Amino acid sequence: KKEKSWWKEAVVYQVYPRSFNDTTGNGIGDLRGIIEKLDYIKDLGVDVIWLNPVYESPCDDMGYDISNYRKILPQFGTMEDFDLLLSEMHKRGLKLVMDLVVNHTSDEHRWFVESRKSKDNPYRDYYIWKKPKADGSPPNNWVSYFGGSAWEYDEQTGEYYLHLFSKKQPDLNWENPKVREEVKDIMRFWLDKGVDGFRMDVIGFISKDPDFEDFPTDNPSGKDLGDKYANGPRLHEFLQELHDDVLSHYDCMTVGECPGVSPEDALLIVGKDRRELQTLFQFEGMDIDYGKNGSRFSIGNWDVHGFKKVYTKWHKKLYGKAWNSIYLMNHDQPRAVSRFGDDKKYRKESAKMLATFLLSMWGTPYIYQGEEIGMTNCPFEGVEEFRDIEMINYYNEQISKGKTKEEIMPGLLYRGRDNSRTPIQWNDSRNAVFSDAEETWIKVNPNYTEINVEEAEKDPDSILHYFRRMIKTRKDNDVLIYGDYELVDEGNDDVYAYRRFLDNEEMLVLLNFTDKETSCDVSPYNLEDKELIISNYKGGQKVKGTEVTLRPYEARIYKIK
Ligand code: ISL
Repeated sequence: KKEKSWWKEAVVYQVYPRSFNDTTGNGIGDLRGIIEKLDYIKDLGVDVIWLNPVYESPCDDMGYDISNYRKILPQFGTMEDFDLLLSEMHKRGLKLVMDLVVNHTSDEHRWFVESRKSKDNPYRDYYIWKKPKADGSPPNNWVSYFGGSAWEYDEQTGEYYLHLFSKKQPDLNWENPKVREEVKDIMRFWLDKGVDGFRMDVIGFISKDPDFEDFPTDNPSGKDLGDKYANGPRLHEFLQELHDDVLSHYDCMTVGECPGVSPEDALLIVGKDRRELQTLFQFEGMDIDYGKNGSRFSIGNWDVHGFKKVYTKWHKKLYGKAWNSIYLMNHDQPRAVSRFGDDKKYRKESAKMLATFLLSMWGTPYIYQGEEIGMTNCPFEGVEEFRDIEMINYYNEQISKGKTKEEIMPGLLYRGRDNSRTPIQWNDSRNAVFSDAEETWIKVNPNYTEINVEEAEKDPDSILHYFRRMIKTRKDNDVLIYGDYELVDEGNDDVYAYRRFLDNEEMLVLLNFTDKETSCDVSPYNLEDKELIISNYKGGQKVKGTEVTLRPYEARIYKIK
């Protein structure tokens, strides 16, 4: 039985403020810039904006290192600007989901400044401090996501602190009840302002292995780190505490970012009766194209079976018991069309095909800024053009291991996070009109002269208009939101076909994931007399009984009943 909720029916649009719209001419996007573009966002037909962190921060990791949870980063504006943004959003019926980053803080946060002063400082236990081993080395072999040991030695007190990310992002000690109270206060502060929910950064990492045992191997790949750090013994207790003490008192949405979580783990976090979170981001969908050695910047072969396997598994495990989320990219991932489609000859067709997938699956869909115009990966020329700490550290680490630029760049250009962080391309004038500045904080993708919002608005056949139609199609058909799912023609090597069904409604989705013409067998369905409700090609759809021919990257949805 379907239990309706606004956050299940919502389509979410992710705004990366630094790269959205600059109104002050400093080369960095800002809150006023988002306000200017709210009508554009609303016109997409979305309901919710997830805003990446806008809090005060030294920006070692682009705002995921927070130094004050109750202040706005001056580069982005003021608290008045924030309040205005929120009220302008609510006026338009848009909801706001904030990024809650509480696995760690900045080392410049007042708590950490205190904590490192002395072993008996009242804030010492806010973080995870350990004595060196007898030989002075770190307490264990854990590694940081951004390279090197996850432990940083602090001269002042002669101990190490834990940082799963950069050394400017010390991990909070959730075992300390005072830390949990602080987090709850931060949540109440924003919810009382009227924000509509939280995307909870690496929330699966908040409970640590109490024994701090070594990893079985001292060199886990970036891809597998989540498996090591997620799901500590007290995770569920902590999440239930947040739920019972704070979240359950508000009509808000929560989505946990959960690297390393399996569907079985997920059910414990988002299962209906668990009193924890409402939905989460799984990472298996982002893992299908890793190379054999599995490292973060490896390039692997993938095919449509990878998609079918992951998304079918997650549907089967969660449907009816929890609520899923679907995304093909975000600010940590490369551009979806460059990765899962074709960003050259079939850019338009494949971007629309991927949009059809994103918006016809079970689970709340997330669109990342620029995805709606088919923005592509950026041709960075070298490390001097990178801004992301993960990419820069990785590059330097590989150089120091003797690798050459030519060997290192392909992986970074393929999967690096800066690919999705270049400014959104509004039109074909200088800086894609994102900013008046001489220099923007990160390079503008040079293809802005062809790929931009203005161009897409003018072209009735654009990816942008297709996104609008597809969002509306989802909204108009409950079956696409609440319906069950099942694969069709499972063995097909080119086509991802599935049906969505609910009570007396049923839809059939056909997606050609290749650049060649191919066919699929949709028996027992004869599609000759069925209504085609949306497609990324105009006319010429070939159907012969149960046999369907699909052109390169063709996507179609049929109404079966
Ligand atoms: O980007 C990734 C690959 O290294 C992810 O594994 C990412 O590090 C992980 O999903 C956690 O991401 C979140 O927390 C990080 C921050 O850098 C990311 O931007 C954020 O989305 C630390 O706060």
